[in-house]
Amino acid sequence: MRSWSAPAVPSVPGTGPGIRLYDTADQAVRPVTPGDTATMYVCGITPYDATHIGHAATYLTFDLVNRYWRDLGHDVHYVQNITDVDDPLFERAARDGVDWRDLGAEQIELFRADMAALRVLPPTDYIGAVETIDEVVAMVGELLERGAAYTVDDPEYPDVYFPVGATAQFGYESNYDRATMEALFAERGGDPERAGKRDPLDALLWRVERPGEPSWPAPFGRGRPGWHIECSAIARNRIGTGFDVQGGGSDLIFPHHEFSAAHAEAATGERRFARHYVHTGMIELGGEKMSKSLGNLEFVSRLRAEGVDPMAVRLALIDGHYRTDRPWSDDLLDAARTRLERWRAAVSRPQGPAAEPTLTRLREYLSNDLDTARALTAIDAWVADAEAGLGTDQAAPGRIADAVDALLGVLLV
Ligand code: 5CA
Ligand code: ZN
Repeated sequence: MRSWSAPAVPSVPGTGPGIRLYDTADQAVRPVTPGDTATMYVCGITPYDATHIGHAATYLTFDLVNRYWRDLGHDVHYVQNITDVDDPLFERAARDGVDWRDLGAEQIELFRADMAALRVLPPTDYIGAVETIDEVVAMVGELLERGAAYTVDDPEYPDVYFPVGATAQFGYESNYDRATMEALFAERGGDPERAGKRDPLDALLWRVERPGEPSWPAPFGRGRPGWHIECSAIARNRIGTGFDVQGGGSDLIFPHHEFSAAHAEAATGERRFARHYVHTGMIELGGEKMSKSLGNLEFVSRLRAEGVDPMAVRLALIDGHYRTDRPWSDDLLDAARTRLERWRAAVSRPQGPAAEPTLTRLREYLSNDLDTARALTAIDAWVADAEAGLGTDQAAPGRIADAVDALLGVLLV
């Protein structure tokens, strides 16, 4: 799929320490140690409704990782999928009497515009499930050959499943116990009750054709991909197993990322799909996780239409730690607008205090598991000094503006 247009990223003098991020699998903040090209896969949207602030927060988080890597001098190979073949999309399209492809295309276009407005760097590969059916078919075939997949005993719908015990290390990513896995599996798109499965936790790889549902040819019967195999195949075929960062919201820890990893590990025999599993907290509205199914939503597109500066949205969302569940509110947005105005005024001054100590702090805080709240206060401190008339460095305002643009993605000038 077409990605979106890339904002320019200014280069900033100097460089910071390597980034350390919390890894869900190892349950610790650990250094991320990419080669020349850093590799990242972030789970993309299911395009049946507009981008809400929660989605935006998640993509902004990984945009900060991307930006930090670039600042360190890495090339970045960033892959993101679009779950454009899935039940929620078909259900919404049927409800609204539109073709699921048109609904998907429309929502993907809106997402692109939202991401571009938020100055999120586009993925290198932006890949729809519809574009990769052949990759999924090949991978399910591989799993069948290796005995890591089976067909359920149902003559009408002989779907293909992945046995939960196919890899010895299953469970290492989420660290959840069996009871938690069962509860989350049922809650998040799994089908524990499906007759013919060997274990209630076995995950769907290929769903054979049902009347009225789209389907594609496969040696094991016309049908469509399960959810986890889609991300497994898309990532593996572009950045291989052992890539640096697998990203998404904490609602994807289980079953989605556990099974995406297990599918790829069963197919390749490697023990670890991603070297870091990084998960963002949930943005809440009215005390609950913002979600399409609950309907407690604030949309990026609605705020844009109201004339809210996307840079204020960006600042509001990063004024809290990415791993913390946190509320969205008008007060948060108002505070971000005020901060943005102050920052803009300060960097348009003819001079200010030297930028270097602030750049050092900015990089240090970001490298420490993306401590964005502190990173913002580092800029606040420089701004306060500039407002107080301290410093005569004429290059400093421009340097600060460049650093805020390059590292935080917030355009000030
Ligand atoms: N298409 C799948 C991933 S393969 C999916 O989860 N799509 S989604 O549209 O439901 O979510 C897109 C991304 O936004 C996921 O990473 C999800 O974890 C994240 N997300 C969803 N709701 C929130 C929220 N309230 N706060 C933060 N992130 C969220
Ligand atoms: Zn995914």
